[in-house]
Amino acid sequence: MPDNYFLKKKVCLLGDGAVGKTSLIRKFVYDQFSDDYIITIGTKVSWKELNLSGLRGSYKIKLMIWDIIGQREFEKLQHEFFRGAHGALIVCDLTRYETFENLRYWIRRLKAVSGEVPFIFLGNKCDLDTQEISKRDLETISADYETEFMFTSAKTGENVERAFTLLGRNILADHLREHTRTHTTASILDRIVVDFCNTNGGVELAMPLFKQEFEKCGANFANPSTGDLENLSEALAALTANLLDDAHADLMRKRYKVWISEVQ
Ligand SMILES: Nc1nc2c(ncn2[C@@H]2O[C@H](COP(=O)(O)OP(=O)(O)OP(=O)(O)O)[C@@H](O)[C@H]2O)c(=O)[nH]1
Ligand SMILES: [Mg+2]
Repeated sequence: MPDNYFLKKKVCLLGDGAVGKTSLIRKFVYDQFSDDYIITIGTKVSWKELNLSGLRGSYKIKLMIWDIIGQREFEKLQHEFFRGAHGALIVCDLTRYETFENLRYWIRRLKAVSGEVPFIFLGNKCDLDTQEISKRDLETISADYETEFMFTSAKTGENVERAFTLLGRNILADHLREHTRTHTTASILDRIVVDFCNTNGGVELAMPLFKQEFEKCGANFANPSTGDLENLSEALAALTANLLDDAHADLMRKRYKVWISEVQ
């Protein structure tokens, strides 16, 4: 894979209300903190680039960071928000034990929508004196889920950058594992279908459009040729330019070109 290989990945922050999700994002993206609590209304998306170096070169990862209200009543909104996530930070407030007990609830919710994606636990507000959650508690839950944890403070900035970077690394590792597997034209087609639908408003909306374009190409669905995939990729990108814009279409073209080149 080339140096500076560019990836775009969706990351979610999960956890109860007021644990510090919005504050962690603000610290990481804008290096700002405020003691005021403003409940997150709906969702907000922020962007930040990470430069990661790996054994096989350097990678730029653009994290699309989704913030959402933590109150459980907003289950449907949260469901939409977890869709297509590549990784998550699952946050508790070290000064409130119930936010630790609820971590398992958030993992269940994430897994139900996004499947097996990397996640890390954060014990936030480590700058405060009254701590109800111990290192032992976080060690235990991390061992149960075979993942890692960190103590963070959105106020002092402690471990904030490290937490997002660690998650970025785990997402990159996941991506590289997926991309070093043997790929057939059918498995690339599988990836293209899902990606096209995610880009264009979801399966319900986009699948009929995909079918239309696929039928025009006249290819065999179970065993397309690489030429078929190239034609299809161009047709889907042109359609995306109409439905969304040229920027989305260009990125799609680039993505599919890389994927098709991986067919063995
Ligand atoms: N001392 C301290 N306060 C923090 C920290 N992180 C967040 N806070 C405070 O905790 C309160 C809640 O923080 P938010 O970031 O809004 O919490 P949230 O998880 O986004 O809450 P919802 O949007 O309701 O889900 C705010 O008053 C923050 O200033 C921290 O690391 N240390
Ligand atoms: Mg918030």
